[in-house]
Amino acid sequence: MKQFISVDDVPGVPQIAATALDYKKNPFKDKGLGENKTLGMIFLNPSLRTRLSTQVAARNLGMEVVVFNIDKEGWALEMNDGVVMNGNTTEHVKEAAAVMGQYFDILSIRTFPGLKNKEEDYTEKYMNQFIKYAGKPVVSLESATLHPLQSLTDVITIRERWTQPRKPKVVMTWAPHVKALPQAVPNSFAQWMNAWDEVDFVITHPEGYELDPKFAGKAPVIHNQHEALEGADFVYVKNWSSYKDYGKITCTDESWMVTNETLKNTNDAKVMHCLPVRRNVVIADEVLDGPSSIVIPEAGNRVWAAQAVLSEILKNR
Ligand code: AN0
Ligand code: CP
Repeated sequence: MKQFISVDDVPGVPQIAATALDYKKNPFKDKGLGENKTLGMIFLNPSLRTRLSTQVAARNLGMEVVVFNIDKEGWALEMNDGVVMNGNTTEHVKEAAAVMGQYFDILSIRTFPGLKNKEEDYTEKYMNQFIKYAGKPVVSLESATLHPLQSLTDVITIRERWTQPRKPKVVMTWAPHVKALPQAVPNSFAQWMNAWDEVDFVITHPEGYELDPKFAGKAPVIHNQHEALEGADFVYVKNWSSYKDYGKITCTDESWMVTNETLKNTNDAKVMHCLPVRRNVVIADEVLDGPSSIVIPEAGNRVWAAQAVLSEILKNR
């Protein structure tokens, strides 16, 4: 694997999931693989799980890790080519990415969308500039439109729980939020579920929250949450802002919050969320604190997803 930006980079969803679950059983089996290799982790935005789990994963492989909060501690970066840099930006990504590429064997980056300019976000301008100039394999720690480490985690979280011969019904439901959030997590989850033929995948959201068809694919979209959730085995909860009315909150209907009542007609569904989650806005306390929630072991699985990805890049397979 040469990079990890989307599902298109992996050898196959079942294969990478198996690699991740093997590491869960035996975290230190490849302790020598990352010897004398350094992972750079560059953050333009906040993170708890991604930053910590990826560091643990890298260490399990014997790598050194350097974390850089470039938004707070670095120079203000210029991302556009050919500009006269007489404004607020101090350093061009051409130099910044190239220099970081000199220091690290793998470069990983978190760069959220601005949610103002759809074209800029959906062409992954920032991520592509880093890939172009780093000269080293790049791993996404969540980009403007995708969060593949989260989605691989979600795949293994479903896979390790599902033992029946039939496919599980996985429903991704939109839920309310007070802030406009990226579409990266739902885009990515849809992309991975569509690429994984071991699940039946359904999406439910209010009208106007359609995701980019490039990621939503052929997954059925049902606007009635109750109907969509019928018989669900896994409920994947996430808020996102509108793609159509780009970056806007166009629905504040609290009835979309996931409560015990919401889950009544499911098949005793397990509830997933990437976290961080706003309690009693997105998901009610009774669900997060009850037996349906698997959000903590889900977050725990971030380590094994990251370890699988780093190992594939180190092995250059
Ligand atoms: C981010 C998002 O929705 O993309 C990160 C999730 C992993 N969430 C928030 O900003 C709350
Ligand atoms: N789920 C997730 O990526 O969490 P962080 O934003 O805390 O890394």
